[in-house]
Amino acid sequence: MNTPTTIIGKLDAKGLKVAIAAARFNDFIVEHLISGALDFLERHGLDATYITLVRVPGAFELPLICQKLAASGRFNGVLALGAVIRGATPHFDYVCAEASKGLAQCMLQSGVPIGFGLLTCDTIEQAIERAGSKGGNKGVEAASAMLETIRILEQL
Ligand code: INI
Repeated sequence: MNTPTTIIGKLDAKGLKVAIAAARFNDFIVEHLISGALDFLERHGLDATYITLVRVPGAFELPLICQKLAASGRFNGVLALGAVIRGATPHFDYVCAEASKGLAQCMLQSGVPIGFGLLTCDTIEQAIERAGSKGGNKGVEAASAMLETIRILEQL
């Protein structure tokens, strides 16, 4: 029986350059996503010297900044980190929709892997759960997905 040619992305960050765009809005959550992502990248071989951290106002600004970072040609991957938490008005829906659409568009247009580390939560409790407690850390997951995608793309 033949076996398929299988391509996998190794979680090895050595030699890469990565940019992180992180929203300042809900910073008490986003700081945990940032520290989780930095810890993951460093534990997988990336020296902090090769990481550029850009602070942006909120999730709505993430696509523009990520687009600029991706188009610069200076980074193998870009990580978008933020937390949108539902309030009393439909504002949440607009911010989530535009941020997620914009980040997907940015990845497809630039060809640079974008890690989607944007929490979209109904409550603060849900956000806390996903920022390094019982729901894991979405900053780590997004960093891992970005790294895996970088290493897959290199082989295609
Ligand atoms: N930005 C966030 O990152 N998270 C939120 O929960 C949020 N809410 O709920 O309003 C939010 N709004 C700000 C938005 O991203 C822009 O920065 C702002 O509208 C200015 O353009």
